[in-house]
Amino acid sequence: MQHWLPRRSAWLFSAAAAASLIAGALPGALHAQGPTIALVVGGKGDPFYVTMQKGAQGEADKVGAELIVDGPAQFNPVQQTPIVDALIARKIDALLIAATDKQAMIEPLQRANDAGIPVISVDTFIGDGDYANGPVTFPLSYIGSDNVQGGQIGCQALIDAAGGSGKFYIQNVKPGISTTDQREQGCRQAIEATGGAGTLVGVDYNDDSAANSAQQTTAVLQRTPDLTGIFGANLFSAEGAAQAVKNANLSGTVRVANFDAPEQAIADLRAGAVDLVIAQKPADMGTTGVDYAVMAVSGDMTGIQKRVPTGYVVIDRDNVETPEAQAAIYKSQ
Ligand code: T6T
Repeated sequence: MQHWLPRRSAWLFSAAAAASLIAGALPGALHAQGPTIALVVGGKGDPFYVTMQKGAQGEADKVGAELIVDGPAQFNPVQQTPIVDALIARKIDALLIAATDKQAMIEPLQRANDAGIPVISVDTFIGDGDYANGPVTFPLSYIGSDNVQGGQIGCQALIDAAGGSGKFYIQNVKPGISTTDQREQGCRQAIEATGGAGTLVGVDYNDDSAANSAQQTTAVLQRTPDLTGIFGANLFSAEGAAQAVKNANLSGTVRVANFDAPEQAIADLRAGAVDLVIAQKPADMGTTGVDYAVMAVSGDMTGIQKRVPTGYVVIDRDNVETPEAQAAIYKSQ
């Protein structure tokens, strides 16, 4: 375990304390206390963030940091903003956050930054995500998947499985979330690249609810009997889409590319209701996030990169039993 002198404590350190430090008499409490790092997730209870938290907690334990985890019940900036403000008031040492909206969360996070709290994006970004040259540059890093690529992987697989053409549908969360916006963009690009052979019949937004997704997908299946494939742009979007396909007895006829890898998606893959599961690496986002926060608190920025892509494990029925695929399945608690 590292021995810490938290940044804020350091600022407040009196001359007398400094003298005793020089004399080798550092108070015991300061020896033991590492930095307090907050992880603010996008949605509480979401297995993606549960898995991220596990990675972050493991790393925090290793380096002797305190980790506070909080997040809104719904994927919503109105609910996430007061959580950020409360953490600013609590004077945390660093903030890791999956911002629920790329515009609406700029101001609250600017407040954190102005209060001297290093801000690091995990999973989602704010602004355009280019923290080196974009409109928003105060976050120290963006650690997360390449989501345009993720959308392309999902929809290209659907297109290839259908022989290069067909009718496709996207289930998505809501506009404004960096990750799912980019996945939709990647999927659209893959469909456009078919030169008209593949068409997008529509996009629906479910507000991060599998029940809404199932309802909307059911309606699409009814009005498009020759639908080829569905791209579920996150865990709940895909879960609802797969449920609707199962309910309509269309498993194997209408293919589903499932972004995110909870246990349910793997069960659906094995049962033939889902054809592809795109697993992100949320635990790695948490681990790197904590490492970066620790570096920022200690004032050593040399190891911090502005962008850290975390990669995927793409799971299908051929590789689902491999150790790599099994390790990539999200944890639900
Ligand atoms: O897909 C993940 C995450 O990457 C996205 O930003 C929001 O939805 C999830 O948490 C899955 O529910």
